[in-house]
Amino acid sequence: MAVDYTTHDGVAVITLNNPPVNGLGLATRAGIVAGMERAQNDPAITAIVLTGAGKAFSGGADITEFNSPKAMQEPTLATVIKTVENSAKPVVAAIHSVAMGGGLELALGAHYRLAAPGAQIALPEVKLGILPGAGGTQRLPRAIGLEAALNMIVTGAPVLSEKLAHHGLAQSGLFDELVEGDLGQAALAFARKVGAQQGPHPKVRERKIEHPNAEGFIQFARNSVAGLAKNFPAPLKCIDAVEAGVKNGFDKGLAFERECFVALVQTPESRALRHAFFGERAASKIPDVPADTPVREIARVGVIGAGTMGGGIAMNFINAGIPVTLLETKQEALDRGLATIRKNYEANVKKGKLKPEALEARMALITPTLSYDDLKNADLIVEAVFEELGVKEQVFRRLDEIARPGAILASNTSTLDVNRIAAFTKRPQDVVGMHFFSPANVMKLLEVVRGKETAKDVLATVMKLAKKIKKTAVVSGVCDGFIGNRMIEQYIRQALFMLDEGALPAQVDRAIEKFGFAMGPFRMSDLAGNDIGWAIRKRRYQEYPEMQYSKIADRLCETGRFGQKTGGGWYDYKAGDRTAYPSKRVDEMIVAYSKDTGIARRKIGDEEIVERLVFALVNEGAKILEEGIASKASDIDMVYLTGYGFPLYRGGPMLYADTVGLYNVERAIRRYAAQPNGHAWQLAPGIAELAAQGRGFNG
Ligand code: 3H9
Repeated sequence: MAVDYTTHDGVAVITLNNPPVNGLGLATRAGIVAGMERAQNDPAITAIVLTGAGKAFSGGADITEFNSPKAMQEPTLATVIKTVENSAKPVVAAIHSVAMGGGLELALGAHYRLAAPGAQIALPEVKLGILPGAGGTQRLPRAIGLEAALNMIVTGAPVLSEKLAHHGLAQSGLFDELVEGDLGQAALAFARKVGAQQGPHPKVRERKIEHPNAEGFIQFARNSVAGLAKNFPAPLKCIDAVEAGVKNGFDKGLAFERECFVALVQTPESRALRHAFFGERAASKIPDVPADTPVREIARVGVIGAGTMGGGIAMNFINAGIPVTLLETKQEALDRGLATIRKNYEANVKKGKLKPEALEARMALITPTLSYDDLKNADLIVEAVFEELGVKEQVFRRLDEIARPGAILASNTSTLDVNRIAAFTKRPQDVVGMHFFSPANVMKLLEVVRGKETAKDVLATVMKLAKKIKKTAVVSGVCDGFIGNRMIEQYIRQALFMLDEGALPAQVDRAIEKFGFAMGPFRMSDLAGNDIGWAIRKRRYQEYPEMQYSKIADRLCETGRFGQKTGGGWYDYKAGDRTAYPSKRVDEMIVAYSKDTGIARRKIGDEEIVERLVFALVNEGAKILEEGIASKASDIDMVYLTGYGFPLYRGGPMLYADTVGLYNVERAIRRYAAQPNGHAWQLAPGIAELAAQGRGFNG
């Protein structure tokens, strides 16, 4: 049963009971209407309490139902709210924990609202690329005022119930009472009281929106969201809908809101945002590791290496209140690492993101050491030393000697074989990869690399810990580069081939940045350091002699142009200025390279640039799926959205491929495979198979 109905001395209690968050799916909606009817028809009932069981009042409309006929089926949420609002017997919403989206809209349809403190109140629809579609844009401004409501609607940010309860007069606030004690009992008592009063009972829709200069404020809001709304249609539609209600009254506003909702639900941007919402949650689920797998306790962490990476990794744990023992081989390196961490925190204090006293508290959680013995009590040890197997071997053999039994031993390697690293110990089941992305204290992505012997409880522990340190963790199997870097290598290969064939760095970057990437491959490479890719390529040439690469990047590196740090790379840079200026010298070098290698340069269009770069990701992603390196397409998308600057409004490479249609992706890849340099394209069989079935990676 999605809804429970009970009676208590003249009060009917309708309890949403649809775990996990009382989503307002069809069964729940029908249950509420049935409960309302039952209460109306029972002469013994004088008032109705509407509440939620478990961990929410309601998390809103059931997002899984969107784009399915169920979403439109009666009773729709609008019908449910109308039923509540038009009830002759007063309805009291008793809100606790979470009232979001349609959940809050439902509560706004009630005549009275009580809330427990600490409840998260939000209209977060905008984060899903839509707008509140069941009266939220009309009722919330009438409940809490235009400015506060517009702010909540456009940002989607949750506000604590106690903040809203004290908003102005009780009559103009959202809640009639804030209940410190037993919410259920308080709601019953309140319902009895109002049940005894003569109607009609107050309706939010009948309140007026009072504002001295509504038009001016709405224009101000429009200007403020312009940047935010660049690639997303929803924020401006939110403002339009609120404005429609202000100008034309409740009913017209409501009709306009509905129109906008229906249109927005179908946009690719909304699909992308919903995909990311579920993708984030799906990533934490590993097919063969049950949700109830016991986890190991992680009370103390060791980090080996206090360089940029190790320091950033340590900060993650400290920020979550977990003490860290930070190990280095030399005192000066340790001092330098600690100073960098302190500097990072000081920058946060300056920006007002951290209280000064919190800085010292965080620094106090670090125990610096030069001795491995100090790691013997750590529950998890993350190694962030030089990326070379021999160096990792030394570290893991040493860890095997000193770490306590059951401690998790993690490597932050970005390319090396985690199985070989595990084999340096007598406890390969406790070894796992934790691939953080730089800067590790900022980037959301964590690739959790599962070795062939990694124990299930180790994985479950690391995934839970990732949540605690606010990372989006995605499990990857062992392969060269794991999910993210293995795919980016094909993308960069294509970028370089295009230079040989006729493009220049600035054109490639411009095209892909217009597509929505935060930074094109050449600007990115200049930022990271071209020498890093050079070192990897040198290794590749030996490991995969049959694979063909453009050597133009090597030629660039041979001139010492490693990027921003050397004042020049693919672009020229001026001292103290990160702007990338196209380099005549480099462009000439590229043209000369084409000539030397006998390639006739041609004009390459932006569409080809985008397709070759993005489909290179998609093609490799499809292989990663086939090999079981990633367990689902959305995992790959989460890697790209959180670690590689793929535009969120396109939902990641795999969802983008679905949007384009795999049939079209396949045709494009076959076309590029027939060009010079086409040998780099080995069409993933999975793409052809899914295309033939008219399916996509996501169904
Ligand atoms: C809306 O209301 C439209 C209306 O205006 C108009 C309609 C006409 N639906 O986050 P968690 C699942 S749009 C379906 O890990 P937490 C979630 O997938 C909606 N499922 O828990 C997960 O499933 P699983 C506006 C939902 O405690 C499980 O619940 N509302 C929904 O950290 C636990 O989620 C929102 O945008 C949903 N609405 O946080 C609220 N919500 O266990 C979005 C959650 O299988 N939700 N699930 O992986 C949230 O922000 C958080 O989930 C919430 C709980 C704060 C509620």
